[in-house]
Amino acid sequence: MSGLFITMEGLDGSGKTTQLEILKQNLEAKGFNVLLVREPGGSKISEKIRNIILDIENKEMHYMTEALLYSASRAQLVHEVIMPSLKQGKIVLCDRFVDSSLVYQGVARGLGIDIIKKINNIATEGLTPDITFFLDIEPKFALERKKQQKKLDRIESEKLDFYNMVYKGYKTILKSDGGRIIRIDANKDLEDIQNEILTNIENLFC
Ligand code: T5A
Repeated sequence: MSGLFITMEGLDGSGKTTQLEILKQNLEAKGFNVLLVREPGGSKISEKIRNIILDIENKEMHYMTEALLYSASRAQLVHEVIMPSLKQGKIVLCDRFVDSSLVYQGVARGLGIDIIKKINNIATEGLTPDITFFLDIEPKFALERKKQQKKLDRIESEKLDFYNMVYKGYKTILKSDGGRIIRIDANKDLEDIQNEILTNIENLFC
């Protein structure tokens, strides 16, 4: 498969969306054909699934239902949008991917990393990003940014303990990913973070 598949990971409020929007502009200015999508969502059906997952009213949702809905949204996005775009040679930027499920559902919800990997291997046919950026910021600082921003959804309404588990989960997968995930200090200013991301992407082409 041609094209390049780049994903952005981190806690809610770590700055993923902000960085991806700047990255899209920077890569397009260099002449690349770029597609930016988000998870959960990114296609008509996946956005409908997103609404079910994040609806603050759905408090009774079982953790396994949650994990399967994230993977269902992902399956649709991968098959309808990501794989065809990569085949066309595009750079696909994705705001979260399987790593989010590994840490939010596998670690923080306690379902286990192995079972989440299995579900997602089926959903994505094993599609793995070429490079993943982990925007590293401690939970208390990330949540401060979120609280200033908007009304919180069902997942964002979780307490600090939950985000501490998510953060621990990211640190765990960072140690065992074989170099695909690049840690970026997300406490820095926007421009410094973006420059570090761009340097790492340029290195992929060398
Ligand atoms: N989820 C998702 C799972 O549990 N399992 C999964 O498999 C998947 C895919 C998605 C939720 O679903 C969960 C994770 C999430 O809880 P969402 O609304 O899409 O919900 O939430 P996020 O992906 O977390 O996106 P957010 O928009 O909430 O956070 P971002 O994108 O990380 O942060 P961003 O860029 O919006 O920035 C937040 C604020 O910080 C400022 C920005 O201006 C903004 O106000 N900011 C900075 N301030 C200072 N310095 C910087 N360097 C800054 N960068 C950004």
